[in-house]
Amino acid sequence: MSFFKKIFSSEKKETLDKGLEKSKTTFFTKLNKAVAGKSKVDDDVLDNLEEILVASDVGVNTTLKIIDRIEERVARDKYLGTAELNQILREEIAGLLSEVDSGNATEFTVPKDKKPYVVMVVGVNGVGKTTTIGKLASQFKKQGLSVVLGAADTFRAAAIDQLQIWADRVDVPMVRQEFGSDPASVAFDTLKSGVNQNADVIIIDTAGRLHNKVNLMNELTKIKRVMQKVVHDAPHDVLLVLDGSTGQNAFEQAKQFTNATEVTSLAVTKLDGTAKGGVVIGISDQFKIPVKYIGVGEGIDDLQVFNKFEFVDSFFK
Ligand SMILES: Nc1nc2c(ncn2[C@@H]2O[C@H](COP(=O)(O)OP(=O)(O)O)[C@@H](O)[C@H]2O)c(=O)[nH]1
Ligand SMILES: [Mg+2]
Repeated sequence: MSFFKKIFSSEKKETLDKGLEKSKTTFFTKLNKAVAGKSKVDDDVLDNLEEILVASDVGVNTTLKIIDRIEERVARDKYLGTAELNQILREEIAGLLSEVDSGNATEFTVPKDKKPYVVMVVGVNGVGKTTTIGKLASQFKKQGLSVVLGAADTFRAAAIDQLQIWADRVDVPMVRQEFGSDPASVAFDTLKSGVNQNADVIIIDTAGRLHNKVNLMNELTKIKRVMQKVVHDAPHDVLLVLDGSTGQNAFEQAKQFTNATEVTSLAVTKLDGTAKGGVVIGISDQFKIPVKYIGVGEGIDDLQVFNKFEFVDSFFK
């Protein structure tokens, strides 16, 4: 129980609980079926549990680790009732994730010694990059930080306008050029402008086309190189956005992107309205890169700092 400190505002908890509802309902409906008529956690229950965890997109490797832990516990405790299974899952998964050295944050912050702090956002089309940038800008602004956005997804005209809508909504400046212009040039202008304005945070939207790894890599490398002409150690954070509702596909994208470019943190979006929320547990366990943020809705306040203990607490309850 010591894992679950009260670090959670009740408002945040409600949003998370609500966002995970579908994943939870699906998971527990299956779990209840699997233990129906059984009083004790035996091999059958464990087999079923394994299947359910895999079907919840926790991923095979992480599922096997969880099952191992529960088996050990069954061996140790001799008798484990199925009524305790929720509690045990919650403890064992929290225990497993506590071995991962990240996902401990509780609020939106940036290091004070990096000014401007430059975040480059990458990921394939439609995963929620622009939306996440809007939400993030809003959260940073609430912390009293000044934010400048850069519309370096110049590949589609609509992408620039969409970021503009968020910039207007949050009331932060945005740097843009024409549709089709060089993304690196937009990034350069944005950093110039941010430095001139003495901004605390700069967030750059990009078009993460993944048709071709070499192209993607070249494009992102060029953007980075050009940014470094203005801020020598930029970007400070390369945030890869993944669509949680695609389950295993999100895993695959994480693998491909991290092979193509240096990614320093992850955001997993669209956890609301999907039954695949377990993917966050697998991603946190399997990737050395921390999950920093989770998206639990389309609204401006539906982005949360990911905290693994809050997440597990909310899921297995
Ligand atoms: N339900 C839900 N929808 C989201 C979330 N994040 C983004 N979206 C939606 O996903 C769609 C694509 O988002 P967008 O930001 O345009 O993705 P981009 O192409 O990566 O920039 C939009 O309709 C967003 O409203 C989320 O956390 N939950
Ligand atoms: Mg976009």
